[in-house]
Amino acid sequence: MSVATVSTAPIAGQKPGTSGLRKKTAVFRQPGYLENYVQAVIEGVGGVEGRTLVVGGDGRFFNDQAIAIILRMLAANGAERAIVGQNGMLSTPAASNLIRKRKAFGGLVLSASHNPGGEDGDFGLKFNIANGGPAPESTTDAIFARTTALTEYRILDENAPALGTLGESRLGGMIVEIVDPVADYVTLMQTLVDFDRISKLFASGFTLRFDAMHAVTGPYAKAILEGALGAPAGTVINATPLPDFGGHHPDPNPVHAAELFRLMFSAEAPDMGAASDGDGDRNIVLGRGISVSPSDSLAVLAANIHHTKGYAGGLKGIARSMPTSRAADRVAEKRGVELFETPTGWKFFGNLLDAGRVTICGEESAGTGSAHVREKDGLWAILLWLDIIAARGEPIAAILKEHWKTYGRDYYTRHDYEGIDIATGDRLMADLRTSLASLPGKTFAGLTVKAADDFAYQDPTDQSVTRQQGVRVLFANGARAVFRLSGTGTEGATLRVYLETFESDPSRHDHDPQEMLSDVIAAADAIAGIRERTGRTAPDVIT
Ligand code: VG1
Ligand code: CO
Repeated sequence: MSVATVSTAPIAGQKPGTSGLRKKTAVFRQPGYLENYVQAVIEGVGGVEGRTLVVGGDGRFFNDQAIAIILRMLAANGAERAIVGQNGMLSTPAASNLIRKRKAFGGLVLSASHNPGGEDGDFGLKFNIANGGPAPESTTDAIFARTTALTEYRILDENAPALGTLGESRLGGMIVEIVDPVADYVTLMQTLVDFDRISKLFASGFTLRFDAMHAVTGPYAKAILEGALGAPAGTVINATPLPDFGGHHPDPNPVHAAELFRLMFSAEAPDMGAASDGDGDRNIVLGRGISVSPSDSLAVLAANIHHTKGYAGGLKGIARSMPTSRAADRVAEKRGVELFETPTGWKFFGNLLDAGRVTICGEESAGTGSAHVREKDGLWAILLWLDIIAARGEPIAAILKEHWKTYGRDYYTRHDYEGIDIATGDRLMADLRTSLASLPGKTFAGLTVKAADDFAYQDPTDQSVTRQQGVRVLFANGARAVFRLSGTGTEGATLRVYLETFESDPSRHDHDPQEMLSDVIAAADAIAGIRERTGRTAPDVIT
């Protein structure tokens, strides 16, 4: 065995975003690009000597080659053991679970999540810490600092083992342990939801269509839904993970999961429709003729979590990302539990979950999770819905409508403007920030601004402060518009505009959110000058 120490120079732009480093696959494949970043990760987290790490990804193009390089580098840097998902596959929540279960030092999760894959698509790499969650900002800052000062990386001069066969082998001084990516995850799910009750639901004729979008959740969904829970074969569609996700974006939104949405609003709709994303941490849930907005899903799950097997103790607290609607706040208030508002990105939930202060957390971007792992978990959320449906004996539409009746409805939509010029996006945000102090009292599209600020968060457990997390504009009637730039894109800038308004009157709960929000949408455009600055007449994606 010999370790090569390869001289290198810093590569610009290796700054982790909302969820690790995401770039075009072609960028990651440039000679030394991945190697530099992996060495920076290793050094930024304080070295891996004698340590155990979990490695796996969503199976996209370059997943296996990247894992081979990572394994050779972990071995060269003195790691003791690498636990790798068979064929390099691990969903993000399953990786989080493995890190926790095996008490690993951390993990390298290869994914660009909902971004398209393939040679011309996107690739990503994220480091998760020992609690199973994404590295906090102090760690990603340290990693980024190393990327700017690197002079060499270390790699073993030996081929990494093939990843197809379960069991242990040696790579230099490191043990490579290939594990079944699905088994431990299934065991965990059995402790959280009532498999017998859900099996009975399927046996009674309840129908589900789960779209795995040719991404990593296929094998998990097959094993759990069609295997353990006895849903009929064919319940899970697009179940085979493909390196290019069949040419689609594995993003379960109305645009990229259009077929599922169409089905759920047709005469052939099953009782429930659901989908997850590239790496299995997102979820979308639809009932017959109705889609559940992710913000509502968080609120409904929180309000009903006591019905489920693993959370019979009830609700301790709820956390949501700032742009997520305030539907969850209403549940927290009624139950007398704490509500935390965090910046976008799962890394901000970790401390709250570790401290036992929240039972459930979620984001408007189709992410929901709990303390069972330290990532959002797509399949888990879908199972939680199934357990609640089984316990209550009611369809999704009835559960949702009753929720609105009790708590009122927060009409919600997100408008994304993708691939806009980076300078235009930066200027729009900078100008918004400059105008904050002058906004209150002004009226736009008939709505008067009550307050406006740039969201900053102080973590209540370690007091760390994160600033500039999005501009919030609150209107006098309670409506809200939030503006921020995406931190996961790989091309130009993506402007996200989050819009919501509250309606307490049940006779007004059956409207189209775009209609109910038309004045907030117009006010947001007037405030930020979106059309004028970007030249766009409509958003690229509406969720
Ligand atoms: C987006 C979402 C955010 C989510 C992140 C990672 O980030 O808005 O809520 O946590 O993706 O999700 P941004 O910065 O592009 O808005 V995933 O499923 O990519 O791991
Ligand atoms: Co994801």
